[in-house]
Amino acid sequence: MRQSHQLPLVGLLLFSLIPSQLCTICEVSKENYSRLNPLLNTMIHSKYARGIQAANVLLSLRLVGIQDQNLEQQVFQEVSDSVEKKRSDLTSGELALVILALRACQNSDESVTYFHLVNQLEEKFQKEIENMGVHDGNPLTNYYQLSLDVLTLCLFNGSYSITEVKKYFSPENKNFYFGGQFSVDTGAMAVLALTCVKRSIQNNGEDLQDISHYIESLVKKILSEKKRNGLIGNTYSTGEAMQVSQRLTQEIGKGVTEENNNFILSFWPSKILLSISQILPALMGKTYLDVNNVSSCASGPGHLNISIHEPIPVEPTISSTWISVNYTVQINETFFTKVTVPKGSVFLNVMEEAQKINQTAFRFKYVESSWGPYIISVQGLEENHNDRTYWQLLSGGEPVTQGVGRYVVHNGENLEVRWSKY
Ligand code: B12
Repeated sequence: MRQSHQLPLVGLLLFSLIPSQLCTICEVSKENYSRLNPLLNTMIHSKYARGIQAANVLLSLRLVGIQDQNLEQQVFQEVSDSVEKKRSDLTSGELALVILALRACQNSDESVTYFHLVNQLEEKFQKEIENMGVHDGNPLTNYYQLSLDVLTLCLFNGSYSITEVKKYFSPENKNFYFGGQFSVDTGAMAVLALTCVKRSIQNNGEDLQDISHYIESLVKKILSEKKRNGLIGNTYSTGEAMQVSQRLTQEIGKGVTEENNNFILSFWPSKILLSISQILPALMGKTYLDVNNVSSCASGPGHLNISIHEPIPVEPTISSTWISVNYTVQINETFFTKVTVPKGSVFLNVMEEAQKINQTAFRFKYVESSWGPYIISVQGLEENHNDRTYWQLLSGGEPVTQGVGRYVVHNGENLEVRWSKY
């Protein structure tokens, strides 16, 4: 017990001793796989993952080589069903993730089965490009998804044009930034995609040089977001950033140390499934670039010897203590109210209470996404990807790093939902 309290401090100390190290958090050695138990446990209990979340889980299970046929079958079924249900409604990135998951670590004769999905992805990718042409360079979705598209097309022999990739993936492109801030998640996914493209270029000409230059520049931007505590960007982008830094470490032959994992593993939010499915491959030395390398997948832990506890159902914390929170909706005008909610409530509960007080000023809509509820409209005003508008969540004037379904509010806090541009 005492030891686990000290881990963050030990990790921080180790990290501060090796500040210039490239691989800040690295692959966990096989002898230490038991340290991953909390993360693996969450994955193994993920049979109820839905839609795109299930695709992320399947991809991760296969990539890290967890052999649990029952679980894999259930998650596989969920992914296949969600493709059936949503079909043409899938966004390009969703479809790319589905293909990555279904094809991950399978023999190449499986390729015929999913050939039509790769064709659909080619079409969806073209629609993204067309949208950029008519909407001031803004894709239908975002550059995280366009990167997933290119990565998937590149890995599974889909067609895409290197000229287009060079045109749209320049590191200075505004789509790598949200509100002026470089998006580590987006940059990392783009580096994986560009690395695949680079490997596919046969001759040593201009294309190779340009793509190499893009990768180098994006990696610099990612590493400049490295924090003293070992995170790259924030907790949720570190998994993807690690895949990139790991690949580089392997490629440029720098030594790998794993001291910093102690820090990361000691506080990783082991309940956020999506976040786990993104970091687990990196901690086990895999990246999304390995999905079509069957032998690499097979070198995983196999049948894991981990103690599986049935998850204890989490009852909503009903507290008898009440707290008071200030809530503002900011468009051109400011709409303000004070809301009283039970201690332990999340941002969403505050919004619901405010809506009861004044339906006109505080009505809102959300959609369920793999990260939880995502606010799409307030007062009937809807976000629009073509205009890069969205509803930003803030506390004390600072953007929060979690969504409305997870962010726990505190007494006296100033919460805000602001009509913003990214
Ligand atoms: C693009 C993006 C955005 C875009 C989304 C619009 C667009 N053009 O697509 C913009 C800039 C608007 C945005 C906003 C926010 N985002 Co954002 N976003 C991303 C990013 C880079 C890619 C998402 C994606 O397309 N994934 C791939 C597709 C296939 O998966 P998907 O689940 O179907 O994608 C949808 C959801 O992810 C949803 N979405 C995007 N952001 C968020 C955030 C939350 C909390 C939820 C529930 C859903 C959600 O939009 C996607 C497209 O429809 C992710 C990084 C990542 N690792 O996923 C961060 C990420 C999901 N965002 C994050 C955050 C914190 C936010 C904000 C809460 C920031 C804020 N303070 O306002 C807001 C959401 C507020 C709200 N209205 O509810 C965090 C979530 C962390 C967490 N623990 O929940 C991430 C992981 C970034 C990070 N490393 O911190 N985001």
